[in-house]
Amino acid sequence: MRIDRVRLFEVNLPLVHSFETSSHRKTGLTHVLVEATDAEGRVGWGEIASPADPFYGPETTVTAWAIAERYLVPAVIGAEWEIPEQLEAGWHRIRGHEFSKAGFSIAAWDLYSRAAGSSLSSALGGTRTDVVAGVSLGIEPTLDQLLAQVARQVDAGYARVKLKIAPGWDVEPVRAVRSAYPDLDLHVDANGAYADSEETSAVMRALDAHGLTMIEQPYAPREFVAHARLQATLSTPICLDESIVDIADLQTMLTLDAGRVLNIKVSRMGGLTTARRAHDVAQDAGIPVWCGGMHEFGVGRAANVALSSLPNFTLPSDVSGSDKYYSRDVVVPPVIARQGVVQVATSPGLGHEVDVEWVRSNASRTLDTLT
Ligand code: OSB
Ligand code: MG
Repeated sequence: MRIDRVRLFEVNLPLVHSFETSSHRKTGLTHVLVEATDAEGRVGWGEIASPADPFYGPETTVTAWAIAERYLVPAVIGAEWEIPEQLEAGWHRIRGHEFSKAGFSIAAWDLYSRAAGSSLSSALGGTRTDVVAGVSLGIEPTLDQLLAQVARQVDAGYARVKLKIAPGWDVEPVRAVRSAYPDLDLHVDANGAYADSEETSAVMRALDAHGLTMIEQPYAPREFVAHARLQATLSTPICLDESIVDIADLQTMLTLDAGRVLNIKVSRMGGLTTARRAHDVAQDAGIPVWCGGMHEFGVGRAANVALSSLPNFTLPSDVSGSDKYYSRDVVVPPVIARQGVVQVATSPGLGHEVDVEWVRSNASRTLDTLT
């Protein structure tokens, strides 16, 4: 297989409801779609879902585009490969920039599975026909507004809710949601906002009493030791997200017992090949995984659904329907959840077609290796 042409499209979509985390508030997202055409004219799509600002990880839309243009496009064009891993080997010497790499990895996997006539899910080794989705709720101005958001999503059929927390917005919102929904599968995500301190220990002990499925990323990404010390004092599993960008990080987590659940994000781990390996390593270690999201548009969202069909994705994934975030999607049909469950696509590749005309005429920036 050989990719002869790549087009990049920077696309903006407004959010239907603004989303606030411990670091900042967003009202819309800008992602980069990667279109790869092979020598036979087959097309694969990927999505670079980097946030605009370097608050989740170090990348931004601007760095992702620059790395794509200067390093990834040249590494991809003209390379001969049979499986995506071989194409990805061509960019191993580029350190970091996982979100940018992930866009190309998804495009390669889409192309590869389309050429084989199989769905992305089965090409990856997926076994599920549907995937249980959870929703992620941002920090709201008031408890009442948060409870209204929870009610809305529970009414839509979502059986798992994750709440963003930050110092000052943690025990109280959890207590309020827990008392309204005693049996809800509930978890919290701090995006690394807490310092390793006595005050934090008290907050974590209080959270530990609320039957949460997990506490996600309380400390900064590289604080493996602090996470391990905290895990030893809690009965609630710690889940790592930002800490785990490659398989070596996962080995560190396992060796130190720094967490007992893994959030696998295709973007954060540089693509589907590494994400699948992380799934396998976690499975062998007896660690359950789920697929986290970065508010993906339809291309990245469809890849997340396919990944979530692997057997060790035993916890609900952040693969809510596109409509939770966007009033229109870049793919047809959009990814939809019915009663909180998303059907795994069975048609070749991602199983969703990109609305190329719309993408082309609405892109805020375009690169085409043909012109
Ligand atoms: O930590 O999971 C996170 C969005 C942006 C940055 C970080 C995170 C998130 C989400 C999004 O929680 C969840 C989704 O895409 O549905
Ligand atoms: Mg997270």
